Amino acid sequence: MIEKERVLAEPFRIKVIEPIKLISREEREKKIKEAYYNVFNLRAENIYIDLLTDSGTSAMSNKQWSVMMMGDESYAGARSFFRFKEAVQKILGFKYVIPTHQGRPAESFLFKVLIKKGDIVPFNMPFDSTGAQVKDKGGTAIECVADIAYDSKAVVPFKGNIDLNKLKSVIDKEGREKIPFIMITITNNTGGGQPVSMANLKAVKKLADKNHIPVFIDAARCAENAYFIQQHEEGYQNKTIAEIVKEQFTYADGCTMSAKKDPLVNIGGFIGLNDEELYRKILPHIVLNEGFVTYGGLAGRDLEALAQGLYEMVDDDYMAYRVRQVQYLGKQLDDIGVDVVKPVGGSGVYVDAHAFLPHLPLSQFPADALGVAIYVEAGVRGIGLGTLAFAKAGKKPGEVIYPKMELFRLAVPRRVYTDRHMDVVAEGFRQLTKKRDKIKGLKLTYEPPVLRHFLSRFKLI
Ligand code: P61
Repeated sequence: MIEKERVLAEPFRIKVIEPIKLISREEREKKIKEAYYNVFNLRAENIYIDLLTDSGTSAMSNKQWSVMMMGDESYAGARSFFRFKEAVQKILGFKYVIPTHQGRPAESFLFKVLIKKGDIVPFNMPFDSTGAQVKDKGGTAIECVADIAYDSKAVVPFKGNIDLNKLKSVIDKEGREKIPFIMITITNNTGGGQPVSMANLKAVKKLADKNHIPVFIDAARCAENAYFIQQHEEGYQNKTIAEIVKEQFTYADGCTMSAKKDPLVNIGGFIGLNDEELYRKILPHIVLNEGFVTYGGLAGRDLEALAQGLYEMVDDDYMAYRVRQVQYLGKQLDDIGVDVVKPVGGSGVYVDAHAFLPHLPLSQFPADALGVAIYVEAGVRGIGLGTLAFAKAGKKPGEVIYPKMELFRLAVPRRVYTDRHMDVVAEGFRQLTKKRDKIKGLKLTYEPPVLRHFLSRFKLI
């Protein structure tokens, strides 16, 4: 039996530090105004605790730094590629491996080969950039997550699961010819970092096989997902994260990976496949866009760090510490009375911004307004995952279809901050709670045509 409470403290010591500084409230007010009230426009040096994302923000280990010196920078056939490929084969189990410089190009090349105009791609929930890649190739991503995912208060495990009835009715309605593949995001980032159970992965694959539709996993947080399976799914308590990670991928035909998350690197990604024909179709796109097929836009040293990171992400002690720290922050916010998505997921704490700021209509972007407020209050940066990131234009002129949840995410970078930093974040929310009714909404003054939250500008209402 793997003990749930076995790891209490960080399973590492810190030997390199990077100074951070809290600038004054007056300066923070000035900086956010100069950033047009969009936290993406802030200079990172003006942030005290940066929880914008867990993507590419991990601290690398002594082993990762040391193998980087072994990087083989040959243009083709570098030794580092083969080390990386072997790690993917051992940890995830895919036969064919294509490196890319992050998750988005991995998705882009796979989708380019598979999606035709007018196609439908069922997901549990796509992350915004993944949904945008589907749209870019002429397809439409459809959410098939179980309805419980939209109830932020429901404390049930595996709220990232696909509702098989929803999936079946999409297949029946659209016909399998229009569905090039099904994709499952583990964990479900859009829905609060919620895991998907092994039973669900298995059942989706069975239904997909029956209909001759391939299944791909968006694997960015596959090791955190495995931790939840180990803790909460019957029959997995005695299995290691490594065993569970590998089993997950036996229910998929392939995966796309943003290695900037669980695999503990600052840059990198890949596609994992078992089908040689599909692999061969994708390769020319790599040559056209990322360089040669044995480096995919990465340096040899990046591939070395990634190979090592893949072995480290499945370490049981590390993963228990990792999720426990996220839960530590979640519990503190919950204790203060801040509504957070429950149960707290793997990669961050997701605050229900609409519940926190009930006086702000969705048209005033409560999640992003909360982002401005917590930056000014505590120098903390998070990210809005609500109306700004996910709203869609309706069929009628001026009609807006709002997402079902208005979340503000505090993503915890891996191995970067201590619990004391989490205390400071919680204290910021404690202070903000007292004056939440004074927090102002936002009005867009500029928006770009795609993925607007990255580049939008606002004024305070
Ligand atoms: C994040 F504000 N996620 O969570 P790439 N799949 C999944 C992701 O979470 C993901 C990618 C694919 C980010 C970065 C990010 O609007 C945003 O390596 C489940 O970032 O290309 C990325 O992987 C894409 C932040 C992405 C955003 C889009 O913070």
